[in-house]
Amino acid sequence: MADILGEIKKNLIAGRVDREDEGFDEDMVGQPGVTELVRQALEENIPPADILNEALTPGMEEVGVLFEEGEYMVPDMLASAECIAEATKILEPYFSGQEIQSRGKFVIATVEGDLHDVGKNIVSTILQASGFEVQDLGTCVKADDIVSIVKETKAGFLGLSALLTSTMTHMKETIDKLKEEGLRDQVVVCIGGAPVSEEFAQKIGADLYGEDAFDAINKLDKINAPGN
Ligand code: B12
Repeated sequence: MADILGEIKKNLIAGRVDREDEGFDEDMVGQPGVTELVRQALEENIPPADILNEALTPGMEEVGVLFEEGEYMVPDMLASAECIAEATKILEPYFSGQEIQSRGKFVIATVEGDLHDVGKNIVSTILQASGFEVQDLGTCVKADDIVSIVKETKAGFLGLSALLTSTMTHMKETIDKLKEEGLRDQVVVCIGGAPVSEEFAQKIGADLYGEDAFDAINKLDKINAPGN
């Protein structure tokens, strides 16, 4: 089991979506890429959450380190992001499928200035699978637009994602605008993304910080959610 997770991680780092892709080395053409390996892992009954948490997410973390060290450029990050996006599409049905009673409307967005959506998309998938009615506003969404949608849909939950330290400030801006509009008490605000933390959530007045979707759902279960 560990071997195939390791192979998925290795191929994600090499940006190989499928067997047609070269990766670092032309010799790799013809060998299974991330999508084929994910399907194989599922056939071997490896839990989808393990594929996500033990292969795909740590693989992306390593890509981030390689970028930081100057070894990877933006197109390399994009190739790996495509791998994880395709893998998530394969995993999606395994996270959903149960008929669950709606747990309320959940609006989610990546904040203004930020184009990262891999993590947000995974969180959306898992929230949906746990019974939330998710409305995903996409990336680079302005605080004003987020607040308008929360108002319009009367959503009980709002998830904000940021991957850049420079865009984290838009989370506070969004919360402040919710207050200005008199909506703050009606919506549980949940934040996430690599640079944010529990402390940051407290500082900006968010209700909770989710390290990942599973953590967010555990914490949401403990909150007596208003407005849904
Ligand atoms: C892939 C990637 C890209 C891709 C994004 C493609 C896409 N469609 O998303 C591209 C190539 C576009 C990109 C661009 C840039 N990137 Co980039 N990118 C990454 C990388 C390698 C991986 C991010 C990722 O997908 N991780 C995998 C997912 C599964 O993890 P995640 O996003 O953290 O999400 C999980 C949790 O955080 C959490 N979560 C996330 N959101 C939410 C929301 C809620 C509500 C909850 C509860 C939880 C939650 O749950 C998720 C699932 O577990 C990171 C490095 C890293 N380790 O984060 C750099 C990184 C974020 N990028 C970085 C940089 C600098 C850039 C650029 C400025 C590069 C450039 N010079 O152009 C641009 C900025 C573009 C922009 N305006 O946004 C830096 C940020 C530095 C900083 N501290 O600000 C990083 C950290 C790389 C580095 N080490 O330097 N990037």
